[in-house]
Amino acid sequence: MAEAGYNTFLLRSEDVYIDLLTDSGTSAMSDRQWAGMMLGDEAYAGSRNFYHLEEAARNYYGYRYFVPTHQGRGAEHLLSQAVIKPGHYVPGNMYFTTTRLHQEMAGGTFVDVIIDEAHDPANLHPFKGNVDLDKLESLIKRVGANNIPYVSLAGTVNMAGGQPVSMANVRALRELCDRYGIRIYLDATRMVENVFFIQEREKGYADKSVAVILKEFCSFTDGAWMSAKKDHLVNIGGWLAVNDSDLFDTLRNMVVIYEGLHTYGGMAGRDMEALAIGIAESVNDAHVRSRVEQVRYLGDLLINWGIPIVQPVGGHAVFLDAKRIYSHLSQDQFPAQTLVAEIYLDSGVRSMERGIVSAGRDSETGDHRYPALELTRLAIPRRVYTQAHMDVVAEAVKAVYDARKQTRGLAMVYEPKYLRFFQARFEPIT
Ligand code: P61
Repeated sequence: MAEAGYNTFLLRSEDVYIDLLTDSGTSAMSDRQWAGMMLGDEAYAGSRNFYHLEEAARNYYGYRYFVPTHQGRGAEHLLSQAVIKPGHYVPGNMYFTTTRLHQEMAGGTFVDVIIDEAHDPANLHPFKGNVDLDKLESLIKRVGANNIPYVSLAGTVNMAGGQPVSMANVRALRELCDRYGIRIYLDATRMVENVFFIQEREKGYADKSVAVILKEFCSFTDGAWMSAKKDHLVNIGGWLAVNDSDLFDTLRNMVVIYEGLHTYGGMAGRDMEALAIGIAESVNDAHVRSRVEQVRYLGDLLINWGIPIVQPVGGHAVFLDAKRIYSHLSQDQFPAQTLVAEIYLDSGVRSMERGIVSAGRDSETGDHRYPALELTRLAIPRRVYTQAHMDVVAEAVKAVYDARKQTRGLAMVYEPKYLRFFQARFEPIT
């Protein structure tokens, strides 16, 4: 830990026992996906794998036009540069690190319009990812619809603890946006997991398949971007899809500058084939259920031991409430980063900070942003670990929790300018 500056992003993976840093690019590909890797058509232009991928995305998400990118942030970059102008406001259901940075770099200001319940780890609202339509409408009235290029809507909101958006909310959001002529673009990265919660919790959806619900949800939006490294079960890949043909022309032109030709966008042909197959596998109802329920299994172990976590348990990860666990530390002693380090030291389990370090600095004042949520994320890769691994993780968290009173915080000794959590270094406060 000392060598890695108390930052788990700076560890070598061979020094990790159970790796819950992220569920991004770390899931296990199926036999079919690996077979697909053997069918790579590596032509520079017009690879057959591209057409297969385009068809899969269109089939399951329903958008008209498709642009491949190397991963999610490549898509965020293109969309932000294409539609955000300096002075614009971009409302969204909680920030995501890369998403907000791209919006800011294009000259926009992100405005959080998620419901208040999302900022309270103990609140049991079943759809804590929902947009607060009153907050959104007052922003529209304050800055004018012309200054809002789109609403940035995310499925299973990552920074809120993997919390879903309901179908009723996206439907009402569509109505509101239609009244003001505002577009909605969806971060579909973990939308399949969001759909599972709709199927489980929302009236009228219990008998509908994940695939059917997914398409209905997307129909209320104007386009989506995707980090395919999550739901889609591949190690690398992403895409962007929209319904507007003029915007598509712009994006397809931009992709050749930043990513690669419009029929590969930074992916190899074999990657596109594995991705096309992964899209179809991702909407399998039994797969989604077992994935989300494995996460819940870990969460329930911790809840039963009285360890404070974000509830309800989210789709891709269990989030420990570091603010409550280390209530004797102030937020600028980095409680969640401290918890990450302690868990690794106890057991070799790797997790990730999602609190003040991740939130970064206010681009105007230069001060730390102090988010209400100070969380440590245990993200579960798909189709990789067993329940026995979850038991080991739970015991590690319990050991660290039991020693919480003796734990001191950290000081940041190196801070990069952008997305500081990836490369920052810390030292223990003595
Ligand atoms: C993750 F610590 N997520 O959760 P890319 N949207 C959403 C994501 O979750 C996401 C991207 C867009 C990661 C990797 C990661 O602060 C961090 O394919 C909802 O990673 O470019 C990525 O997609 C970006 C970890 C990203 C972070 C940013 O582990």
